[in-house]
Amino acid sequence: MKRASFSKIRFVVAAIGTVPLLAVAQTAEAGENGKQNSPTGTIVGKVSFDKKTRLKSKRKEFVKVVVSVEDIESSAEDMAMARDSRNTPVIDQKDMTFRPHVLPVLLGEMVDFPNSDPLFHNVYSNGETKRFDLGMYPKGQSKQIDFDKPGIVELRCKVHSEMQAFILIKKNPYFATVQKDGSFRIDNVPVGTHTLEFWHPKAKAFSREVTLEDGSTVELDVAFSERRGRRG
Ligand SMILES: [Cu+2]
Repeated sequence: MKRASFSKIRFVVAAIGTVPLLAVAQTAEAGENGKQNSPTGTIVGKVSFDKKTRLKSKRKEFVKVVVSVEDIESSAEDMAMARDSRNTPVIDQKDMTFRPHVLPVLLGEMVDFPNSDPLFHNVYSNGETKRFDLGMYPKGQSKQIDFDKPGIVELRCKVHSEMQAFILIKKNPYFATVQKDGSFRIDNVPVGTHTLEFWHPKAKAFSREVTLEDGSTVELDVAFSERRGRRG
């Protein structure tokens, strides 16, 4: 974690007379940023939906899937660094929907809720993870909420009962939203054996165990096999 200092580079002067100068540059144990030197691996893969889920393996559903490492709780310092490296996450209210429908965020992160529709929306959540009510505000305005407890928040609109979205609050930065083609990638995951969770609002969540070695890439091909129950 410490920065490399010049003290690590030793100049060894040997012999007298002809003065052969030997510069022995030791390889620093830690680089510019300690993070880059802690052993990590990459997780890549593809998801799909089995028939029983009644969901199609298409972009519309893929982008609602969140893949996350669930067994790591990052330090406050690492979380602050991760938050600093990201733009403020946004859930837009546009065309009578929340966009995106599913948004993973870091614990402690602020989320921006702009209204882009020419009418009033009223975002709220009644769940245990975060209870709030943003009230009504018109097009062009925005409000922010910080998510200070890990878990899942279901968003609703008091004006339009069909509007719904989910915010997943994570204790580490090792998560990804699945891409339009069903693929995902999580970089810089600390080595070790981890529990990887797959989440979609309408399919039953499941997990897989992955073991990462330094510099390794683990590849997974997984499928949601059941529809989600009323609760869970
Ligand atoms: Cu609304």
